Amino acid sequence: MEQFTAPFTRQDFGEHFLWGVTISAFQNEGACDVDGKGRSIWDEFTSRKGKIKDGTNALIANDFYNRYREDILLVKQLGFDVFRFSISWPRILPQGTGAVNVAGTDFYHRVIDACLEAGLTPYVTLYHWDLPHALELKGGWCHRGVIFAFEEYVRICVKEYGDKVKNWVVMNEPFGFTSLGYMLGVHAPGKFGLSYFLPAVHHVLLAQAAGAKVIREMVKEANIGTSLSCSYIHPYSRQEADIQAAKKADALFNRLFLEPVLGMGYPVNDFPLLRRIERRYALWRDWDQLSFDFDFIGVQNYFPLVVRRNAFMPVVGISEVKPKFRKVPMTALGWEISGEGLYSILKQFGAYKGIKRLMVTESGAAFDDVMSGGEINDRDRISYFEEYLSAVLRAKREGVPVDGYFAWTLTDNFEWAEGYRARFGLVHVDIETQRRTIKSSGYWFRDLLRETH
Ligand code: IFM
Repeated sequence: MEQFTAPFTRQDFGEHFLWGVTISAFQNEGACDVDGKGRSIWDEFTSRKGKIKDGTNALIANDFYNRYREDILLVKQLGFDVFRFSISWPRILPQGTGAVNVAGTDFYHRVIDACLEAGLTPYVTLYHWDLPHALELKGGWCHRGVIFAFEEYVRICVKEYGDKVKNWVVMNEPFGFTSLGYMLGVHAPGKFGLSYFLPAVHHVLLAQAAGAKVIREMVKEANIGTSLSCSYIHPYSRQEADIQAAKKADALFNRLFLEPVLGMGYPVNDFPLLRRIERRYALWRDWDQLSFDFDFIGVQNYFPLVVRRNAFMPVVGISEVKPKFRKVPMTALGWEISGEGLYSILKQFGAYKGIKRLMVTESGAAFDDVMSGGEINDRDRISYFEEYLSAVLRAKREGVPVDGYFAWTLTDNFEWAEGYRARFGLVHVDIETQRRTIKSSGYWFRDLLRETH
């Protein structure tokens, strides 16, 4: 196995900086229909023909449901302090509300206990995209009733686990699941258009704040955050039309789910179409129910975006200038690799007065790993982590309050509409045998994190 040494040390980030690794329920657990679990919108979506690029599903995924002990020990072996995972709502409440599935609540007790026994701090995400299908049948995130259902679900989770778990992440990438699932139709539940997207945005924000309040009320000394996808936006040219396009894209990709939380309302000046939320879907009493005083905001940045004005693009009037046309370094998914992009978005988020702390709660890259002689020397992934972590260090040294970095992800897993083709893990998984093999990037983290000098 080749040896790689990082250009920084763990100590450079300070002793309070948290090092973690993140996974999610649907992408890893499998066991989709066992022990009383209800169907999720993703179980439904993956059963439809042609929705997943490689024709696979997540019925077994990487079998975290049965192999969680082995995987948690891997997290420990790689030197991390934190294990962030999500709870599957339909495993706890098969119908979304009502009767609790005790086998489901027991499962997460076992996962949490295994973390604590291994000396890992659990960070629990409450919603990572797997809405109970029973709720989708009633309108899903487009229906106001989902807010109360989410509150009930959060109450059950914090009652069960609040004594053992202090760190909670309410939502994972709300822009991701509302835009891909309710605007573009390429993720579950496969809905398409503004009349789905706009109410979904509004209800997710209301549910997020309502859920966070429940945690504050029920868990002593809770550390509460929510994780937002974000991309630093560059205009393609210095022409006014492209500069305006970049502002609009920034409002959509970075500000839509952040500013209402901070009590700033929707960024309607730079994206006037959002006024439709105010006119059609909001009730007068909603305005002060969108915000919450989060202890931290999770930053999930994979790539920056370059945009230009495009009058032919419906709704937004902008289009992306893809990395492949700009000849910049890219991952296997064609996403631009840019530590500078992460640095810039950390500066941008760090400038909001209402944000107390930032944590990078996901960061990672898919590459076409090659197994050779039983080893995977994924030097491209190591370079990626070097570049992105250097960016975090630079921002931190310049005063941005960023206190943690969680790699995405532990094991290769089910990458949504991409299926198993896109591999992000620090640990390779042979999906047929479920055999785990630590990649060079995993050992690279282990060596970085175990340094004591
Ligand atoms: O796999 C996803 C994850 O579920 C949410 N954030 C981005 C990752 C990579 O696409």
